Amino acid sequence: MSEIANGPVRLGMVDAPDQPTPSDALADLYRGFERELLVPLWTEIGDLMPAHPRSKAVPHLWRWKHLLELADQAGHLVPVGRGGERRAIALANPSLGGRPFATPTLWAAIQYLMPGENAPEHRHTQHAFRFVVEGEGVWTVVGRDPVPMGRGDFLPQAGWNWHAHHNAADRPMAWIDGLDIPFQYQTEAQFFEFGREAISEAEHSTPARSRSERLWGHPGLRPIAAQAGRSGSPLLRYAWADTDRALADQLALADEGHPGVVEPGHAAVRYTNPATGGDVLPTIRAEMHRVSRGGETAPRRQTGSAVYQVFDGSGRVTVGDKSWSVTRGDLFVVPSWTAFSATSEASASDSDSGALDLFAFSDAPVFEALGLDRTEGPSA
Ligand code: GTQ
Ligand code: FE2
Repeated sequence: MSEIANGPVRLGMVDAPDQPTPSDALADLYRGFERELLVPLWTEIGDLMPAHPRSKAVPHLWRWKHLLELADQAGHLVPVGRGGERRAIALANPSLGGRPFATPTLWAAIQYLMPGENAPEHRHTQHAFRFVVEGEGVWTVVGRDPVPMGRGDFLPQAGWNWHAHHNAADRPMAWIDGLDIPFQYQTEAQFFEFGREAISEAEHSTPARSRSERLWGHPGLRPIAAQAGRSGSPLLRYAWADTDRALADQLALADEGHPGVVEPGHAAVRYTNPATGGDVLPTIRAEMHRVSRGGETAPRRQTGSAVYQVFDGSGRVTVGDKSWSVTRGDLFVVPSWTAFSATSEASASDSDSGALDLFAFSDAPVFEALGLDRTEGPSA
C-alpha cells in the first residue's frame, strides 16, 4: 500500500500475469486508485493469495557455543534490573528485518543469570516457557511458587502469571526462553505489568519440587479440588527424568514389536496440560524427539513455524535446502511449510546411547485453533 501511496503510478510496473493492456485510460484509472488509497486485487493476488505458504523466515542455525560465550560476556557487562527486566538475548531470523524474532510468531532467547542474581517480578500476556540444556541453580518463581530448573527440565509459564527468577548457586546459569512475542505483537493485544521490587524470603527458598508439581505432577491423577487456571498448564515443571523414561520406554516397546513410535528409531512426546490433555500453552506446542543411534526421520513439513534445540547427542539436520551438523545446545529454525528431517550421528564425545535428542517448540496450537494446520509426512 505504501508503494502505491509514495510511488509513481504502478502502470507498467505490474508483473502479475493477465494484466490489462496499458493505455492512457488505464493510467488514469490507476491514478484514481492512488488518489483514493485503493488497491485492486488483480495486481496483488499472487502475493496475497499464494498457491502454498511462502515463509518470510529462512532456515537458520545458531551455535550454542557462541550464544553461551556472548551471554557470559553480557553477564559481566549488563546488569539485570527494573526496566530491561531480563538478561535475555534473542535469536533474530536473518530475513525478518533485524527484529528479535526467530520466526514470524516465535521468540527464542538465551537467558543468563550470574551467581546470586535476581530477575525482577513482572507479568505479561505473552505465553512463555523455559528449557534447560545444561546447568542448574536457578529457581523461577511463578505465582509465588519457586520452581527448580535443571538439565532437561521444561517449564511452561502461561500468560499473566507473576514471575521472577533467582540464581541460588555460585555459578552462572543459562537456559532458553520461548515466547509468543512476535505473534502477540501482531495481535496488538499485549499487556505488561511490573511486580514487587523484591520477592519475599520464602520465595527465595530452593525446594527440590515446586508446589505445582506436588499438586499436578502425578501421571493420570488429577487433584479433584484444584483449580487449573484460565489458560495454560498448571504444572510448572516437566522433569527430565520423566521425559527420558517416556522416550526410552517407547523405543524399547518398538524393539519388542509393539506400536507407539512415530516411525522406526524415532520416539516423541508432547508436553501436555494435565487438566485438559491439550497443548501446554495456548499458542505454543512443545515436544521432545529422540532419534536412536543411526536412526533417521522421514522429511515432514507443516504449516506454522518451529524452533529446535539439540538437547543431547549429535547428528545432521536438514531444513529445506539447508543442512547442518549439530551438537548439544545448537538451535535452528524450521519455517512454515519447509521440510525437516534429522539423522543421528553418534560422535566420540557423545554420552552413552548415541541417540539424538531434539527439543522442539512451535506455534501449532494457533494454526489448529484456526483450522490452518496442514501436514505432509509422518504425523507426529
Ligand atoms: O524471563 O520473563 O526471553 O519476560 C523475554 C521476555 C524472558 C522472562 C524473555 C521475558 C522473559
Ligand atoms: Fe517475563
